[in-house]
Parts: sequence; structure tokens; C-alpha cells
Amino acid sequence: MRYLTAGESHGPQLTTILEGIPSGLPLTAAEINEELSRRQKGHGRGRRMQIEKDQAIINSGVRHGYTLGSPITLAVENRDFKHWTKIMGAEPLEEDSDEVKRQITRPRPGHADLNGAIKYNHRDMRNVLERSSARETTVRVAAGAVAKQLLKELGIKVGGHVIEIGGVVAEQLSFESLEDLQERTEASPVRCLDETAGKKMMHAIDEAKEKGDSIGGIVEVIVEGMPVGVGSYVHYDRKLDAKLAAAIMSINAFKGAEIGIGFEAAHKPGSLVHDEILWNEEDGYTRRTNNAGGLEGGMTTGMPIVVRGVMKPIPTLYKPLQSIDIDSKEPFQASIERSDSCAVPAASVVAEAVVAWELAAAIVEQFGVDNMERIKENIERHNRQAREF
Ligand code: FMN
Repeated sequence: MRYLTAGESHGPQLTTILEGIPSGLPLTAAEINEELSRRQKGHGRGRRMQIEKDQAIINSGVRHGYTLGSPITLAVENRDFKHWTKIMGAEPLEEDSDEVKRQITRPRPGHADLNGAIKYNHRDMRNVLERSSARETTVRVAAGAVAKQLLKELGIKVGGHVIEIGGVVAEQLSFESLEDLQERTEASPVRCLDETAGKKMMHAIDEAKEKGDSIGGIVEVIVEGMPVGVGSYVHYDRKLDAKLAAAIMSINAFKGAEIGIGFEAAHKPGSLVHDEILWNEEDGYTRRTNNAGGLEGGMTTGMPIVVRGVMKPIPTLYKPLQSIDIDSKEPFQASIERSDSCAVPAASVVAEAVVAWELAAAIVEQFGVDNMERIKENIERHNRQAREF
């Protein structure tokens, strides 16, 4: 399975083409729209999220509520485009038009602006920022919604939550089931299980906003029901933990990824890190703990997958940071048109989406023929063999 995305932040629409989704998967726009709406919520989001009420249009690959096995094209319109038709139009502009004169020559620190402008030789940095914007994560969430639907059909559940924002750490992280986690985090404006910490997080976001600043945080994705042995140890590019880390790191503003206890393993002796192996007639092999986050040797252990990602504070600030105008070479104080002060809750939905995609792709690669029925049969056979091993 693979997917491409296309589209600029203020262009007419964002598009994704999904290749290799098996046939026979129940899919409607409603499932995708639910995920799109989850991405738009969250304390700390700015005006753009009120303008855009994202809705997916399925342009190919689905008929009468089921996937066909052919490429699936999903589009999400940018409602704001009507105000940008000239600036973002595909047709050439007159040499001395206002739009030509209104070029962006001031790179914002923390963004792709300067490096992208040098690399692609753009004197107008709008040509960079329109595509490097996290608006693109909209269609990654749409792709992830399809992957989640595939996993759900196989009894594999995906959940996600925020565990830290601006230095406020969630302490109460226990939940009864992924449904319980989903219900409680959905009710939290910062997607946090710990209500007390959640309130402090909101306060921290408001405080950052008042100061014209921004804050980042940590999100966690949990996946239950993955069969054992998905991924491989035989080659670097088949290791599932590496693919998950790359997926997390590919989200805008994500600067680190952890699997299981992750960086904490550096401070502990091996005897407190590795998960002891148990066996019983009913379940076969299990683990006493899950410090490995469901992955050993690049493969699933059958325990829940636990992946964390750290998001830096949003780089566009009301509080100005120094930069250099690329035309005049004069320093200036970079400040903004509009920005969120914290997008960690939204980013946790993006993290769920990219993790779901990698896991669905690994399942299809390992158990896939081209239709859902056969994949289900193959997984059942595999699970039986693993239990009896
Ligand atoms: N950066 C901003 O400056 N303003 C925003 O409103 C903003 N919103 C974001 C929303 C989400 C869901 C995510 C995941 C990121 C957001 N970012 C925002 C982060 C930038 O897109 C990102 O920092 C930038 O593209 C540079 O890439 P890098 O941080 O990965 O190096």
C-alpha cells in the first residue's frame, strides 16, 4: 500500500491517492469525515479551523459502500480558496499586478521557508509555505481513516491521546479499554485522559497565547489486536518499528519518536526493561509487561503497539523572532498573519492516522492478497498457528 498527497494550503483542494487498498472493505465518506473533524478540534486552534469544515469527497475506488481494489482518490476542498483565487491561481499574472508585487521575502524561523526557497529557487516564499504547511495533514488523516477502517475490519483498534503539553505531564493514564480511552479523550479539549492535567494544559495554552508564544508536547498512539510477527528483522527497511518512527517523524513539527518506554530505557537496567515471556493454553505466548511497546526485532509481539511522538512548539509566533529579508538582506522581526498557539491535540489525531497507515500497509504486505475476505482468512490461520506454536 502507498499513498501520495497533493495540494497547497490555500489552493482549491487537497487530494490523496491511495494505492493497494484491498477490495471488499466497507467505506463511506462518513468514516473519513469523522476523523477529519477530530483533527479540527482542540483547545488552542486558531481561526483557520473555523473557516474550514473539512469534508472528504470520494472520487474513485469505492462503489456502493465498498472498496473496489482500484486506486482510491479522496479530495478535501479548501473553503477559503474563494478569497485566494488570484494569489493561488494556476494562470500567469501580469508583470506589475498587485499579486506579483505581494511576494513573501521574509522567511519565518522554524519553517521550511528559507531552506525551501534556496532549494527550489523561489524568490516568493509563498511557493514554499503553501505546501510545507500542516494543512497537508488533512489528507493524511483521510488516508489514515481508510487504514483505520481496514484495521477495524480485522479486529485491530487504534487509539491516541495527549500525555504532555507545555511541560504539564498527564499522571492518570489508566483506561479500561481503547473505547474508554477514545470516549474520555474525545470529551477533553486537549485529548488528555487526566482531567486535572488537562485543565492545566489548557491554562498553559492560554498563557502562551497571551504572551504571543506557542507550546509543544507529547502524544501517544496505542494499537491493540495486531497479530504477532508482523514486520521483519531480516532487513533494515522491513523493520516495523523503523517504519513507525519514520511515519511519526514525517508529521510537521515532530522532532522525536519513541516505541514503548523509549528513552526511559536508557536509565534502567535490562532486568527492568525486557518483557518476560509467559504462556497459557488459551492465549499462547504473552508478556508480563509491555515495555517494548509491542515490537521486538522489528516485528510485532502481539502486545499492544505503543508509539509516542514529540511535537515542537508551533513556529509562527505573535512574539517576533529575528530573521532576514532575502531581498534587502536587512534584519526584521518575524511576526504573523494568524496562527494557533498549540496544535498538539490535533497532531495526536494525525499521529493515529500515520501509525494506522503503516500498520495496515504491513498487514496487507504480509497477509495480503487483493481482497478483505482472503486477508481475514490468512490472519485467522496465522493467529491459530501462533497460538499453537
Ligand atoms: N505551524 C505554524 O507555524 N502555525 C500553525 O498553525 C501550525 N499548525 C500545525 C498544525 C498541525 C496539526 C501540525 C502537525 C503542525 C502545525 N504547524 C504549525 C507546524 C508547522 O507546519 C511545521 O513546524 C513546519 O512545517 C516546519 O516543519 P518542521 O517543524 O517539521 O521542521
